[in-house]
Amino acid sequence: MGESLTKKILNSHIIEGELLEGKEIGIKIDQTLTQDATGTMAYLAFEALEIPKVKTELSISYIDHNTLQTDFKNFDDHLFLQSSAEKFGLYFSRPGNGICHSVHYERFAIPGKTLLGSDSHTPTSGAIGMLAMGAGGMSVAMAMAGEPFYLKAPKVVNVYLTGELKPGAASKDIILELLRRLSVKGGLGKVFEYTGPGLKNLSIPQRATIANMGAELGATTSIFPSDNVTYKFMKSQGREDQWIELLPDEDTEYDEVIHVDLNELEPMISKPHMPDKVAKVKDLSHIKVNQVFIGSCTNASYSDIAKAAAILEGKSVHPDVSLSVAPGSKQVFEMIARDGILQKLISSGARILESACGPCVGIGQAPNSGGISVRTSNRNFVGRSGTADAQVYLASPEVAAATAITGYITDPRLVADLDPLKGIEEPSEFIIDDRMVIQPDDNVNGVEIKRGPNIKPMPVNSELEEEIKSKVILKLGDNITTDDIMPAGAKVLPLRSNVPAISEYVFKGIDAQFAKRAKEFGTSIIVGGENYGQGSSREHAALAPMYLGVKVVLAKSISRIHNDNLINYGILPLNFENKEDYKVINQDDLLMIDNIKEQIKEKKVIVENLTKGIKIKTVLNISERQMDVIIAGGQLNYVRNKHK
Ligand code: MIC
Ligand code: SF4
Repeated sequence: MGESLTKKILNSHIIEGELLEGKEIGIKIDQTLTQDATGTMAYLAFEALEIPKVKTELSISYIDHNTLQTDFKNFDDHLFLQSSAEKFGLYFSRPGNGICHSVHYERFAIPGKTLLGSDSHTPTSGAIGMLAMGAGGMSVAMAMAGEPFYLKAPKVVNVYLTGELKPGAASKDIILELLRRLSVKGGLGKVFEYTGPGLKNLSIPQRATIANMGAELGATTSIFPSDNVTYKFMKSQGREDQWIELLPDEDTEYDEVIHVDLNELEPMISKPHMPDKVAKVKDLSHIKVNQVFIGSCTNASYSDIAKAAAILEGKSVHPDVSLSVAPGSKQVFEMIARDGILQKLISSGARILESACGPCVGIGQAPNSGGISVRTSNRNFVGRSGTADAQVYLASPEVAAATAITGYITDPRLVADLDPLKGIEEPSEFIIDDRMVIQPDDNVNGVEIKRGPNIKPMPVNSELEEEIKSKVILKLGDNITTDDIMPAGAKVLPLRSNVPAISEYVFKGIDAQFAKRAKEFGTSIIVGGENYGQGSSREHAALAPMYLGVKVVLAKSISRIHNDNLINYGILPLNFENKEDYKVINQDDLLMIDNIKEQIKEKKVIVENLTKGIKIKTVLNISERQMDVIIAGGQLNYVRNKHK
């Protein structure tokens, strides 16, 4: 039987374990990336390992999230990251150079290699035929130290594309269609591998949009073959020497096959507050809109912005709408400026922002109260935009531009002449200027890491105790996101390197008193529904609750990256054996687990609900190695013990 692309890359990188579905494997990581909001913790962890230099082929530290700089904190973090990069031998992408995922697939991704990034949208580089995955900063620190990255051998799903996108439909609609069919839990434990005749007309940035939002399916990653389209793109980036052809074998038998006929797709949109609440754009044309944002690592490529500008050309943004545009990278920014596209945007009334994450994660451009915002980004969770009661919709740049003109959610086919869009393609030659990326230098003698007052040491958990007797501090429903657990936004994100300060915001949108109560409780337990901790890779959603004394998360299921993050910080992630038992626990119940270490070894843990007098069976979804990490009280203790 032939091998899928995924299996080919996994087999050529496997260091530990056997490639059997569901079993833990350890793979070699060739490249790593971090961004500033997760990077500070990653480099504090790397520093604690006392290894002089990164051991990967390429590691890069991007500044793209915290660029608003309303006080000293952001800039202090940038200096910390820049000096850490210099000291440990990393590339450093300066603020202004663009969003990590956009820059990475443009300038650094290589087919057939592995990439681990401390950001959940790292799979974007799967567009280039790379096996690219998101993880917590601690896991990325381990990979930089040359340690394997551990994951469960995934199922491989083939998404077979036929046909061609019709005018008005975009690659965003391909991934929205998958989200509609499969939901935000549909990709758990799976890699999505795209093949079929429909691929030949999908450019690398279009593939990147799809790979990017595979994260919203909960997938381990998404990957495209490295074919002629990849060659052309890499050549246009002056990187054709890094290209190799990489295709799945023709007789590959996939675990699942999903067929998408591109001819049938029409403009679609995700409704508040989940990316999988997908509807047809034309069915929502009665909805009046206050704000439109074109940007983010999902949809801010050259052709994305050129298409939006072609729709906006000669028109004016509706008086009731604020339109903002943020190009994905400096390269895109420079080229839209050179080609007159920027001028069309400015002339229509668009508000131009720097190349950074910005509004996507609530850093600026928060909507009005109760406001309706249509965005080209990937997440529309409650409160993420910076306005608690805003309603965020997600769609393609074409839909966004048409909406900005009419002031209502608008199917571009109904208002715009789409003919000019047909000719818009990726440039055959990009402007190549990597001066915003500082190269590592061999001579690092005397490099001092710069630590401003916002950089606080990373809190370390203590070894697991034999008995936990704690109250349920919060009982939650399904699909709780890491934005629910550890909000982002302009106010909270600057505190990412200061755990005591950021922990005050844990669960702020759900229970404003959470941090206060947690401190009163001393130790506590969180009960969740399905897919707990979905969304971002932010380890602060584990680290800050750990700091507040959370010892256990007991849920129906826990998302992959968050499960790893909990283990890395020594929080016990338990799953109900019988999901019905979720009902027999209430908030404030007193739970007890005794003889913990032995029970963990069995991977079955009995939780006693002392308030109700019931015993509940739970299972641990972890490997032997992770058991030892939990018992040690987290990854740092585990590694330190190993080297004692
Ligand atoms: C996001 O899109 O939520 C982020 C901000 O990029 C996060 C990382 C973070 O929280 O720093 C992600 O996707 O992993
Ligand atoms: Fe940045 Fe948004 Fe992409 Fe996250 S999803 S990396 S915040 S642009």
